[in-house]
Amino acid sequence: MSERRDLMEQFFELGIVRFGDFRLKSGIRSPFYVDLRAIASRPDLLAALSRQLLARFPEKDFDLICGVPYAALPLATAMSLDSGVPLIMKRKETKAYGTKKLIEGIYHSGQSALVVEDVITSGKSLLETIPALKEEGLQVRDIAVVIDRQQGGRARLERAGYRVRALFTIRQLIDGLYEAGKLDAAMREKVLQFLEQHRQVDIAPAARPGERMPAHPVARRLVDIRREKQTHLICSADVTTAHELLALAAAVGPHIAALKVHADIIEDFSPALIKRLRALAQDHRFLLFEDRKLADIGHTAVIQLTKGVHHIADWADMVTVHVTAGEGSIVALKRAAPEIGIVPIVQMSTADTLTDAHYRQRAMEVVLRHTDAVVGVVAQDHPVPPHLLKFTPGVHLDVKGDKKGQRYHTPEKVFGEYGTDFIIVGRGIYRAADPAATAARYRERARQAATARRE
Ligand code: 5BU
Repeated sequence: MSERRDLMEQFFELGIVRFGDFRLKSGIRSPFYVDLRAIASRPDLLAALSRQLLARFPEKDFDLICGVPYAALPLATAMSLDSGVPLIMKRKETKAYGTKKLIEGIYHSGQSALVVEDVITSGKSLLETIPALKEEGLQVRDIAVVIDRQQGGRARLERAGYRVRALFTIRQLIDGLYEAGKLDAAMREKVLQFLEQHRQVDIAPAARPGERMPAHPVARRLVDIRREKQTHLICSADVTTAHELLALAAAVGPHIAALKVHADIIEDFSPALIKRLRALAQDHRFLLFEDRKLADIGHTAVIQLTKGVHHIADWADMVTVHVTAGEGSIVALKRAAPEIGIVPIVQMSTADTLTDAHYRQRAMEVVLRHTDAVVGVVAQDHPVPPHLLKFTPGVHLDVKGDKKGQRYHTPEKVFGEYGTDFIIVGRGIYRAADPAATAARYRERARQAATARRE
């Protein structure tokens, strides 16, 4: 029996590939399930897998092998032992103490890494992992995968410029196991039908050049809205009564992707206001963004988010937070309100902001360890990796500042030079004689500036 065929049968015997009725993380029901974590219990199999995968990369033009926790780690280790190529590990979560490194091991900028993954479905986890490696100056071209579930991930990664080599496609496994008599015809048919129906697991709308591919569900909703409504505009509704807020939301609703509010400036804030705001948000398809700038210790930040008069966590899609209290506050917030999208403030718009380069660097390090909870960041020119959105306030078409520290730029500057995704505009819109028409004007300028950037 060939080593390949033997491996397939062993996968079946060990329960690495199972058939039945499984609910996947995405909620989809699948007639098969793949889980490679048991592999390290069979060193002989691990060694065979390592050999076979390395044989797919005869060029061996990488300086490092990078394992992604957890299932692929023993395999990456075996490949490193086998090939003599040093191993690095990309952490899932960074530890909150010690060196706080995202990548463990010795490496230097400019080296290239082969990324090892157990199973590829949508490609999402790899698309989230690789930017962290690139941020460290590592180059990634090659991806080694044991099983390709053939649900669009491989094609997506190849489109993004990676070279993906898989040991087995799920189709090959099915056929092999069927021929070996481990799988009956009915189940084989069921799996093939499933594969046919799920050829493409969508993780995000296909990004155009220069567009980001964010990972957080709230970010994806925002990107969907941007595409459908053709708007890169967030209106900052800094008015102080419920009546004004609702009137403004109704007027600008058709033109915006999100309405940013400061709930604590509304004199007659009430649950009824939130109900009507949510209805408007639904009718006009925009998100609610509370600019609370949570900045306290984790415990306090959590009760500020979830309690008090405003109960922000009950209605806001996104909330701004400062990172000054450190990583613990972000961790506490994401645990307390996992549904809400966190938007850390990395850089402020004011002329003499204290968010200098050193602070921004440190803040970004924290942010990058929590991309599971972060939609994007508020920033001006500070670079933001492609899996996070960039929100930029301090935009005005007619004036340069407000004599209270605010500094304004044009949409052309923030899209063209800062690479923003969404501009946040307050007084430029709500102080205008006709906020609806003015929002339309900002939206159009933003759209043109964003398009010009891509061309
Ligand atoms: P403006 O009226 O367009 O200046 O309002 C800008 C809004 O964005 C306002 O609600 C500020 O609180 C908010 N903002 C900002 O202007 N600059 C920042 O760096 C951050 C928030 Br963070």
